[in-house]
Amino acid sequence: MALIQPLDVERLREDFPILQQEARPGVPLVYLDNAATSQKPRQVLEAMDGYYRTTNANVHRGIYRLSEDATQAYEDARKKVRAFINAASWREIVFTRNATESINLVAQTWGRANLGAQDAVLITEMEHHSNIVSWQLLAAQTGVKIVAVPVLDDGTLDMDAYARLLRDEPVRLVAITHMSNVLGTITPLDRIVPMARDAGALVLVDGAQSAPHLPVDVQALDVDFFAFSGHKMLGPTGIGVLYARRALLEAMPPFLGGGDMIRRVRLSGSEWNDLPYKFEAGTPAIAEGIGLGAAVDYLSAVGMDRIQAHEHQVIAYALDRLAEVPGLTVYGPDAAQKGGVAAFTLRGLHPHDIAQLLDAEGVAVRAGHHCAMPLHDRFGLPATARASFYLYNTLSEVDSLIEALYKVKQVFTL
Ligand code: C6P
Repeated sequence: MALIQPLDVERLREDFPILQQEARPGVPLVYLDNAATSQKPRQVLEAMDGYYRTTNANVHRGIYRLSEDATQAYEDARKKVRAFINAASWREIVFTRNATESINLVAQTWGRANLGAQDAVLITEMEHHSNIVSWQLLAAQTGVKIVAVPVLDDGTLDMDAYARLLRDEPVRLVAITHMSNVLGTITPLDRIVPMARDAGALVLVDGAQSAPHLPVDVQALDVDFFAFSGHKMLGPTGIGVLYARRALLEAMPPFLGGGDMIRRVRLSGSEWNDLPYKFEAGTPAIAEGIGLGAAVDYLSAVGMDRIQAHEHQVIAYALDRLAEVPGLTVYGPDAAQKGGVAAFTLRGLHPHDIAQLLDAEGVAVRAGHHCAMPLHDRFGLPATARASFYLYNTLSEVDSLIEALYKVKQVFTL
């Protein structure tokens, strides 16, 4: 294996203004809620600020220089995203608001046009609500059946059950996460996708947690749809991506109607614009798209393989240190099979109390069901506390988390 150059994390941290702040006077900020949203480097902030200061105009409309420059910057961002996930064409990159909207778009266009009561969508027990509820809405509209692959006690998927469901159910679409936002489990797409293909099903991957943290190549993965959000990968909120194979996008009806998505409108009916604009009705999130382009530049310059290796080191260390804390249980597989996410409980304490007391120590973690209620039901848990890491987190921040957890325990045993 080629040697991967470690990240100079202290240097990278200088790019993130928020990480220079203290949580409160004298208490350093330890930001461990990256699965919810990431912090933004100045390169992203400057790209957005620069756009508003020098280039602001609507895109795809004006025949004047500012509008042409704005269009160019926005379309350049699309091309950067294409390269980032190695899509075959920029026409396969649809800008949406977030991963949630990307999945809903597929459900309400491809799903509504192709799935009925005789068909099934296969999901898993570890899905985020956006990859559950979107299909439930479709089921209410079309009668399509939803089946779910169970999660084993170790936080991996029951692959025997997956094979069985593909054999026994009329599965037309496998809609599956690439990385669980709770367990951190990286799903084995190298096995899942060929099995889906053999069963004649298409594959939609929820890449909300993978695109920010792992190298992604949609052609090598051989997936049909891939959804992700800009804000979890150093970009702004309000911009997300749907990748889909061109032939599928060509055949799919539009999602929303309005400006930009049409070629010709008559009162009697309309013709749709070329890809990807057919799916982008109305004025888009221009500054946000440009910000996402800058985020992609930043991640690519650092190197996704180096980011993955760094996060692997951090989560492996975090799992070792968390295992030292008496009464603490971490959910999910070992570091070899997961990304930088550790959801845990501490015996006798509610996760919300843990998060609140950690906050007093400057450590930001999320507590709750993390929009994965069925997964929490599966483990018989109302909630977990969750620490999630990114390229700018250090081993000494893991130590801060552990020290703060010991303080939490002290407070509650007094
Ligand atoms: N998970 C978390 O704290 P949006 O909200 O559309 O940007 O992303 C939705 C989404 C979809 N799939 C997975 C696997 C996710 O983790 C998320 C977002 C956040 O875990 C907010 S609930």
